[in-house]
Amino acid sequence: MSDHRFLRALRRQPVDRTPVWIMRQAGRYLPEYRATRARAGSFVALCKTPELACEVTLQPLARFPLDAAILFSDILTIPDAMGLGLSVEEKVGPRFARTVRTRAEIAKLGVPDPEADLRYVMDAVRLIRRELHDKVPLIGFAGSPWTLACYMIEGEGSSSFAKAKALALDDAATMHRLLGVVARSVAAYLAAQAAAGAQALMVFDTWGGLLAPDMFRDFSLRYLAQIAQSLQGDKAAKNIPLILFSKGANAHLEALADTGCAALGLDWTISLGAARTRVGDRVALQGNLDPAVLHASSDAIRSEAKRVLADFGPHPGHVFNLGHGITPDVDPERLGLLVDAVHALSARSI
Ligand code: 1CP
Repeated sequence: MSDHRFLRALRRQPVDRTPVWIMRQAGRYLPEYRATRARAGSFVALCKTPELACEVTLQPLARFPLDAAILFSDILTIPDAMGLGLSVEEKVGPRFARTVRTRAEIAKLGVPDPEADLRYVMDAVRLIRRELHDKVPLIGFAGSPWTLACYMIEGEGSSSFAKAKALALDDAATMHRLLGVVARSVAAYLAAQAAAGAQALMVFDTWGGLLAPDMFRDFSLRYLAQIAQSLQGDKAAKNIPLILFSKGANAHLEALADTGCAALGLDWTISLGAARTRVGDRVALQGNLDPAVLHASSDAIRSEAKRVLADFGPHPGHVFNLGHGITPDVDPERLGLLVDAVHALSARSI
């Protein structure tokens, strides 16, 4: 299993063809996902029922020859376990019943015990590993402290997360208290996923790119580095590759590579070649096709896949992915075409 091309690529070892998986590969663009979610009754119930979370995790793998599975869950399970009360409504998105904005509210937050408070996630990881029969590796994941804090403060999605930024600027000490407890929670949660069987781990810093450079270093990067270090000291997680995806944070690639992670996820606003020139072979790179390409013609999908592969070049250490999640309006056949194109265009002898 440790020889699967996805894990080899994360270790920057030669592979027979470039491994590919897709962010949000289990999701609303698949009719079978929508059917299972309807059976579950809600998105949150789907996440909290290990058998159903396992079922939707495996759905895209039954359709396409993907090289990795990703746990079906959400980044917002941690704040939910901290008592914020998560719901996800169709077309509205995630929302918390309670927000945390004051020093007193933040002081009350504790680190959830993954095997008690997030038991349903660990059970899902164990079940998925069993059902995968080592066909492909399983990725576990969490949100970054900054990205989770954005939702905890705002209470829902936002295009600017201005309330989170205002707290960071007005009362940095309180913001650091919040980020500290969330970072310890994320590290414990990822370590528990590794112990339960996750074979790679990914941190989604989706809103890191909203921050000005100094704020990115203080309020996002610093906590990503803490998590990477904490995992390196953990028995179950120390040999599990960690992928950091700080969307829109291309100004900070060198610093992100210095955290000790195995790989960086990249959005589509930088070429893989340019990124590789900057980080060298310290880390593998994952990405970075613009998700919008899946709305274009078959020829465009093939030629853009070829361009992404050529941008990275003939080196070890590339995992093909989109630069962000697949959108709900994509025709699943287009994704099949992309996965086949990546495999065909990257086949090589090793
Ligand atoms: O109606 C539905 O079915 C809910 C849609 C949905 C789905 C399919 C949500 C609500 N979450 C998910 C699954 C999910 N979320 C996965 C599954 C594994 C996969 O196949 O990739 C993962 C990895 C996530 C992670 C996640 N959730 C992120 C980080 C990744 C990213 O896309 O940037 C973020 C920001 C969230 C919050 C969230 N949860 C759901 C939505 C619609 C959102 C985004 C809300 C916003 O725009 O602020």
